[in-house]
Amino acid sequence: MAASTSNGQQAAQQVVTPQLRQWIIAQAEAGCRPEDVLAAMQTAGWKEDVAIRALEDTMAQHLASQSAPAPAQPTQAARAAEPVVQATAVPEPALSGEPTVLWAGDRQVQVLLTCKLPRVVVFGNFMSDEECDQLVALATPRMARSETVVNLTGGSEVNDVRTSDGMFFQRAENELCERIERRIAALVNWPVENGEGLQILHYRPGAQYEPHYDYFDPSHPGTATILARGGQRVGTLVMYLNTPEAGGGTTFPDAGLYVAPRKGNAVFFSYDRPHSTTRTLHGGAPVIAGEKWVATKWMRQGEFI
Ligand code: PD2
Ligand code: ZN
Repeated sequence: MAASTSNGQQAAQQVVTPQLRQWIIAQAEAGCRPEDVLAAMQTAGWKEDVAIRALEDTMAQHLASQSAPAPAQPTQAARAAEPVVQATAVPEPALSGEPTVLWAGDRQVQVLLTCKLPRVVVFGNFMSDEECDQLVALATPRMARSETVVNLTGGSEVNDVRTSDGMFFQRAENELCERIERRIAALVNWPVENGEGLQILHYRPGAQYEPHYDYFDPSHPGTATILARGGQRVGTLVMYLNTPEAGGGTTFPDAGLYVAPRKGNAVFFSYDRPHSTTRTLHGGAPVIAGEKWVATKWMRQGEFI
């Protein structure tokens, strides 16, 4: 349960009936989005905290009562069972007025593509060729097989989902990291202190990163430990440090979007809640020929310590 109930007094006054539960299940099975079901309940007079709890509990129980093994892709009903959580502030470039370039503190960056849902912005000329090469050179001696977060513990493990090599720099570990971090902060209007250290990934031919969300799943037991260091992730910037010969783009399957990896360019996306309605499912497509190097910056809600 991620949604917090701030008004337990009022919640006690409204009783969730079996009829309401049946109605919730029917809406989910008819393909209604959870936020629309929630809005309908509020219009009908249900208080927000009662409605959220009824929605989450009902769908969780409903799914648990179904004996069939879980399908590989989440169904509409499964998506409806994800906690409905409130929106939070997110990093955002200054794009009102539809500028073609943005000043990022020390460099002019091109705006190549913007999309509202999912919130995605592709930037050109974010880094110079020399900066890309220097970052790869600094990372190379420290590369190891990439790990992914283990939800149960909050730790990490080697996993077939991610077949790249990787390493992390500490925030402001060297002058180059510091410069890039300040540039990111200026470009997307988010404090440097809220950023995790830069991660470098190296993909060989065939290597990929299967579609995933960058936010931490609030329903998993290990997440509380992770959130203690600055809260949820709310934004990502993937910076391309070279141009593979073929493949290796960043995909957003819910939007049918494929961002081609070009040295010095970067793709930004934000997610105002840890929920699939942000449509920020994304992956690193398999490298077909050549190799791929990227740097990833994840931004948290608060100071990352
Ligand atoms: O390398 C990528 O394109 C990629 C794709 C999806 C990187 C990440 N996610 C990530 O670092 O989170
Ligand atoms: Zn990712």
